[in-house]
Amino acid sequence: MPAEGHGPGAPALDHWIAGAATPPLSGGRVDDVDPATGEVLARIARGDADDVERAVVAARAALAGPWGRATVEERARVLEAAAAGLEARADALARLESEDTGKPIALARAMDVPRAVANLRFFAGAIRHDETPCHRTDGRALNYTLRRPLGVVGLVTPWNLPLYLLTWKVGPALALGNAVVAKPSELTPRTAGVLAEVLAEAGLPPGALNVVHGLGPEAGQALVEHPDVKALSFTGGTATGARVAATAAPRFKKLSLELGGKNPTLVFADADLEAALDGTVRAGFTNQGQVCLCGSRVLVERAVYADFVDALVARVRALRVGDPRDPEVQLGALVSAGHRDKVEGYLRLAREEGGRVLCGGERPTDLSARVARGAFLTPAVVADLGPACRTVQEEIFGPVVTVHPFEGEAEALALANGVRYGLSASLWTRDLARAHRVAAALEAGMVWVNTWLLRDLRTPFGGLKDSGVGREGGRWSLDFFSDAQNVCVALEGAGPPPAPTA
Ligand code: TXE
Repeated sequence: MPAEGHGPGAPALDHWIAGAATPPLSGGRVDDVDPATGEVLARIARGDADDVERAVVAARAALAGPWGRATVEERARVLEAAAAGLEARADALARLESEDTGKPIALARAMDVPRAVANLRFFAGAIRHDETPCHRTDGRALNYTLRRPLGVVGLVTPWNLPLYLLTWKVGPALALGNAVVAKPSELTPRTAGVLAEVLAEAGLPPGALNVVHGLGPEAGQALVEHPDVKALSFTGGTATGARVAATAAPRFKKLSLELGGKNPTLVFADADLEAALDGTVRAGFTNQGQVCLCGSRVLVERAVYADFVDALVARVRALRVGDPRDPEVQLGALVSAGHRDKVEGYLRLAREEGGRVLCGGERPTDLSARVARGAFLTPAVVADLGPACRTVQEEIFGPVVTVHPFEGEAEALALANGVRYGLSASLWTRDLARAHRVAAALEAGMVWVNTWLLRDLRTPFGGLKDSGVGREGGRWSLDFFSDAQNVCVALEGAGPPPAPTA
């Protein structure tokens, strides 16, 4: 487990630098709070530019040492051993993730931990099977492409899927032989500490992965600014992403930004409506609606709108909200009391904008004593809002969906595409031609047809418009975490070269 026992009360969680738990130079600490109970779980290191500097020095030293010379096979084996290490600690990790985030333990067990394991295994396989292109130039030359590691890369990750998203970036970064400095969310830092230990046990040399904890504007900003950090992969809010881009762009860093969403779920009258209801509820409320891919705008063809909304409300009312430790609970706490306040603010705004809250949006009154003061909110469905309302335009990132009728494909697409975001969409229809037509016309990086969040790790992941820049996943991750170098070899006897061209 991460370093514990520094002082009284909650255990201290230190940085992980050069293969060891490392207290912050400033001595500053930030509380990591369980949003379901209000308990302080850990006092995390409050990192700053000096700590980031130490981590980058350790990362550079790792690249100059054995890690910089590790073969593909050696790197793949480290990732596989770490995947097994995470699996062996699955129960403990699920508990840490559930306590840090407020999410149901059942969800952490079923989704967060298995996916973290899968991420590391997947990128071990991906690097073993990687291929690069070779271009033959009119019989005169052979061009082949080398992948070169970038060097030190910075990873900044959010609080909604902490280990899941950190491994999604650590896997390909290490597979390619980079050294990493990671800055996990200050709200949910503990599983990152375990990951660092597990990777060390798996044989990762000291300094190849460093974790600097702390606040975004301090540790995060220092990482983004550091001149020796060659690339940044950031997942988080769109406003923070803009700040990261503004800092990184003039320093010519490679940048991958996975940002917010306001994703539509489109339900056509010809859909399997039972399946569509299941999918709409899952898309709307998984992880208390705190997944960037959540479908928070439910667009329903008018012919079935009234019946569909009635059935949706009945299902949403039946969702069990409560103590994340209860294995039957489907919705736990939101990530913090502050975030719960923000979501409640949007529900007030929805009413001011003329919306009708059909269910939910309240602080539950039937919670067990252990979690009675937690950041809970019952899942809400809001109707009667026009497409221009702020509630319909802005990312709420909580257990709130808005419902809207539409007439025909053109209106469905106008509504679906009528926001600044373009991350994902799900559409429900039995008409195959319509599915392809609408999918191609949706302004979204990822479209699911008759499903939601069915993921194949080989596929490109990322958003259009204000949902981000770049793609990760499969070869897109390998492309991001490496530089392509072309080598052009003249073929013997190919005759004089043609006049030079650019
Ligand atoms: O995230 P931030 P916040 C959305 C969601 C949410 C909103 C704000 O709508 O309500 O964003 O959430 C680090 N330089 N998403 O403020 O700030 C920070 O410490 C470098 C969508 O909690 O984006 C954390 O590690 N780093 C989302 C990470 O950025 C900085 C998931 C993300 O935090 C920084 C989370 C800075 N200047 C929120 N400032 C998704 N796409 O899934 C902060 N950070």
